[in-house]
Amino acid sequence: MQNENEEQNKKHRQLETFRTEDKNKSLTTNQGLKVSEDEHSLKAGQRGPTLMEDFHFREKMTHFDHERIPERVVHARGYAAHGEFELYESMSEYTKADFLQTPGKKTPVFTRFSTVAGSKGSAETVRDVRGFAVKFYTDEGNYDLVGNNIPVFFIQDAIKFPDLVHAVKPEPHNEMPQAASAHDTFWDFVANNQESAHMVMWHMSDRAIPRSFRMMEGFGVHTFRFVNAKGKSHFVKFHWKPKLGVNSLVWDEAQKISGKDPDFHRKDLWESIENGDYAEWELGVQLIEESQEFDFDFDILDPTKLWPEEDIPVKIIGKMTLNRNVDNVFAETEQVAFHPGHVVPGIDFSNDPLLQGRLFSYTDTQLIRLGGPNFHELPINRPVCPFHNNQRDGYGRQTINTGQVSYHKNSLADNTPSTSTEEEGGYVHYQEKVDGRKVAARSDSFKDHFSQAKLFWNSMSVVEKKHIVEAFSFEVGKVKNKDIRQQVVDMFGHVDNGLASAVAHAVGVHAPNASEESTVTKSSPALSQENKAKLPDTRKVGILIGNQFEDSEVESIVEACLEAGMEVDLVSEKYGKLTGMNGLEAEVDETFLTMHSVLYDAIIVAGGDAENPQKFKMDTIDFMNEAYKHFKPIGILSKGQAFAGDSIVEMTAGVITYEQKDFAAQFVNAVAEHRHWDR
Ligand code: HDE
Repeated sequence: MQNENEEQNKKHRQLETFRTEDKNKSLTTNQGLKVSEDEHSLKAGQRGPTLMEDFHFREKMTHFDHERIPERVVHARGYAAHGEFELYESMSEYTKADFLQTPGKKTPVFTRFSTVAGSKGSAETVRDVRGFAVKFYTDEGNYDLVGNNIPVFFIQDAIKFPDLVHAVKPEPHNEMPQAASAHDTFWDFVANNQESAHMVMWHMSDRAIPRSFRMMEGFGVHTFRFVNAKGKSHFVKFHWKPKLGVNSLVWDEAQKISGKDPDFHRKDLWESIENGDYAEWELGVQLIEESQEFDFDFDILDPTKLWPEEDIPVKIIGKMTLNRNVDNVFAETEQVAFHPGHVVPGIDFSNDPLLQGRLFSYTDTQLIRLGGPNFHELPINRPVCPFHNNQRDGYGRQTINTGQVSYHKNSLADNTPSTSTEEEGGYVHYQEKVDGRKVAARSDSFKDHFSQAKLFWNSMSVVEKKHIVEAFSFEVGKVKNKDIRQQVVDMFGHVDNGLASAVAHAVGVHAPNASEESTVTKSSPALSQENKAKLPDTRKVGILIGNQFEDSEVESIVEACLEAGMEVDLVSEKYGKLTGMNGLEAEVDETFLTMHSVLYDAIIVAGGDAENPQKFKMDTIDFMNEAYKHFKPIGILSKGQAFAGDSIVEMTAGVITYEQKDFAAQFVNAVAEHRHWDR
């Protein structure tokens, strides 16, 4: 047990019984037999053939041969952590869900973040939607909120999901491109399935290249239902709001990080938890009375629509803290099985046709991925409350159900396990009245694809709009087929003519017809990242430093950064100890070889003596130019000026030199600002 918190965490206590420490133990076979030789297989003579009889060799090799399971068909590349959810205020007015009743109640959670398109080994900073899946281990059973970092989706009906995924994944004939959507089939799909317009706007925005999992919002996407103890229902949408604000990378930086550190996001999460900087998100809900279902200019069942926060406020109801890394990525992160259909009393579904289809897909996919129907018995998937039923057998069954009876109803076991009434906690589906003809069709109220895409565009800052134009120009620019490029431009002409014309110009096709542009003028300030919290906490600063550095300057800026909750690396020519002018000793954390400007949020040029001054200067200028190009703060200490060279003359916004008043405070503020677009 690491701390008191963990002792109180029911899931942690449960997992503890499955954890095994192999260190300082004897090596045995899986049958418990002590092994005397693990390097040489049993042979007929030292140079002879290996014998079948060598059961240890056979067992070891067979197990190895079967170590892999199918990766997730989507969201294969993911990373997860344990934590807890604490409720701020009772939601009993809206839902009877037990974990949402008592303020202060803590519920264990396991949260997995992911990219969607890339395979398990792909880079993490690609342009993509991020999965944001939370498993709450409640006292009434597991509740999974399986969301994304974007509040809407590409399609309106689950039946189109295989088509979408086939189009966005690498093309089948050459398996390119990996983890990216910059290719013909994706944009062909978009242009021919125009319900994707709103989501594609988000996908082309900075939201699709987050700085950190810890700095992205999460959304349940669909409309769900809350049902209270009196049976009254509200429609609800879920939001996760990160305490650290919503921050993104810039595209050039994201691409370079993919090469310099393909594990950038998982490392960020892992290290922050190891450092005790626990990531936090507040849970918010938007609520709509049942009677208001038809009061909006969009259909609340349509998953390509969001509920503007200015019209339907987000009520903050609790906080999730991720505070424990996994012990074993395969056992936990890989084997965790999420399912939007894992609900608890008080939480129910809407008729959103995308959600309805998901309710089928998630169990189905676990059956192939986890090899049978007993995946709920895997330690990470077990509820923390008791579970009993008449389901039996199947591959890998672990529970030993005792007794004669495995059917319902029965008299031999007094008709147990027995069902529970609603009052006793039994899940009763909300009795929504449904009446209609069987039709394979979509409601007319789902047919407006462009109004909210325009709302999103209208809500962006000048810089965010510029990034969207650049993202379209890059992604559509990679499309070989000119007809598709034209179709995409024509489609987004329905959103905004300025956007589509700028893209047309960049990708060499005709501008669209201006008269087709959406007439929506409304905006939603909540959609812009510029309007979110700005904090320096946990930002990573690289200090470029040599021997004979200016002790007091370095000491005071390091102190100020640490005080502000930032992390600091001393980066130099090589590892080892450095000594300042006045004898201060400092250990180098990283070198110009092991790190790169793109892996820091900000840099400080401290300067000093170098073994190879010419190379030191070139590396410094390289770090500075990259940081400048990516709009990051740069601090220059007095001895750093010589290394920064002429380049600083040109640099203005977000570049702070030591002689400036309140250097340290200015630098910290500049880091909190995240990026300095005014360059
Ligand atoms: Fe998923 N999705 N999805 N999805 N999804 C899966 O389940 C599916 C959708 C989401 O970290 C799969 O266990 C269908 C929307 C996340 O383990 C699969 C449809 C949203 C994760 C599946 C959708 C999501 C998945 C693949 C359209 C946001 C990763 C492996 C009807 C609200 C969970 C697996 C994790 C994973 C199906 C659309 C989120 C195949 C059919 C919309 C975060 O079952």
